[in-house]
Amino acid sequence: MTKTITALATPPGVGGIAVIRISGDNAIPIVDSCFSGKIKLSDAKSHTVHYGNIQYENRIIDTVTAAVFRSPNSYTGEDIVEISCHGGMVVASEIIELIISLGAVQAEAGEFTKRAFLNGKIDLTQVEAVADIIHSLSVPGCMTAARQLTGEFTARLKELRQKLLDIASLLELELDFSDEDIEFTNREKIKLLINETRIYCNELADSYKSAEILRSGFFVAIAGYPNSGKSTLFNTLLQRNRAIVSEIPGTTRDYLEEMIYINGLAIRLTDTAGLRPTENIIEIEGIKLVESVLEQSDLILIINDLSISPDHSDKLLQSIKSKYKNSTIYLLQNKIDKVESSIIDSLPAEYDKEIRISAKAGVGIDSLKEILENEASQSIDRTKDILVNQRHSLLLKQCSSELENANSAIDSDMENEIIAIEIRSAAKTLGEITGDTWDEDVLNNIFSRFCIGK
Ligand SMILES: Nc1nc2c(ncn2[C@@H]2O[C@H](COP(=O)(O)OP(=O)(O)OP(=O)(O)O)[C@@H](O)[C@H]2O)c(=O)[nH]1
Ligand SMILES: [Mg+2]
Repeated sequence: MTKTITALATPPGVGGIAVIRISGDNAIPIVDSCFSGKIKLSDAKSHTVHYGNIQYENRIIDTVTAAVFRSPNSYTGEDIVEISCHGGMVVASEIIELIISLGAVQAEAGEFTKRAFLNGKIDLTQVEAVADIIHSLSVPGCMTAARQLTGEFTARLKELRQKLLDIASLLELELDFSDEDIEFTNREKIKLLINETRIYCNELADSYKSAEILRSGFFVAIAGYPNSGKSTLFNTLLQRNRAIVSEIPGTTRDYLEEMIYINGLAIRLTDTAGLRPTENIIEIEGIKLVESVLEQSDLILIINDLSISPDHSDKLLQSIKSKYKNSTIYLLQNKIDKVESSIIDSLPAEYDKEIRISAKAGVGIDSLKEILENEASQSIDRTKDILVNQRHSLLLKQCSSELENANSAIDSDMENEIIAIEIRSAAKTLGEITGDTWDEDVLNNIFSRFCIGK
């Protein structure tokens, strides 16, 4: 018999309603011993909602509704009661304490979902999709996670895994007939399937970067020489005065990070310290931090003070371009409001990835936002039905290299046994993604991302 667990499923604090979840063999009798409604919950059908009171020793704690879900047709696969009471911390805590005093135990983080997994209601990629939905920062990220939750990805992986296992079995069967020189499986067909699976694994593994953007936002760093207007641009994009702006070069020391949303896409924007040779220890530390920020950025905006000269930051631009080859880099010619229009007219036309703005006067900011949106959506274009995470990506790469080994074994006319071993280990690796095979450490790691009550 499993322990019956309980937890608040809604965020703590003041709210319209609070939902308390109870799951396990004793969920229904435990609630029955403190709930009074028209009928006892033990007589209630699955998927029904009942109105009544939660009371203890003749004292009514709250008027609630109790929803009953019977095993196996519930989130965890066990009997579940969900009590919706009035919002606020006091009532919900009192009810939880009462439920615990009647025999339930406080659930650990993610324990409801862990039970759902262990009872075969959902697989590991679906568990991860649940976590991604909860933590989702962007609409497309949430939508992709929701698609992953439907289990199509799992179905595809299972199909490929089964095909690999079938081939391994046929290769092994051939061994039993080795004297008769019978070939059950055509080597070319095997190679075709191996390649199809490898391409699938590689493509998915490569989508990890774009999935990360959906999960955590598109990283945009603002960099440049001191006083070029980085913090001013940061504030303008944020639409509030978050960073200190002053005419003194070297104002920003630490970096500042904030999230902005452009049409539902999460952009993680960072303002950094101005880059220049300096003796100041605090400033030197700040400049070191800039490098770590740029290292992680998907896109870098180099701000140049056009009122000094259009090519004032060229040296910096070239060195950043050669150092951060994986990032997209734009040059923003700032402070056009300070420059005479005759001078602007005499400038050579903007080249690709150069735009003129005034961070202070808000000129060119809409085009900049459009650029950020386009760049972010291009980077996530490849993510379709699954948010590949680091765990998936590593396993997919491992599977691909095991299949490559199988391929070379075929090419060099190795024994069936050897080929089958490679194919079987690739199939096992695919199984680890969905959780057909798993170990406790992996599970604990995944569930550590969950909150209590999920
Ligand atoms: N006229 C004009 N002034 C600007 C513009 N953008 C920034 N400034 C001014 O330039 C000065 C420096 O601006 P900041 O935003 O602090 O520059 P920064 O690049 O963050 O400087 P550090 O933090 O010192 O590296 C301030 O006096 C701003 O008001 C602009 O578009 N037009
Ligand atoms: Mg600044």
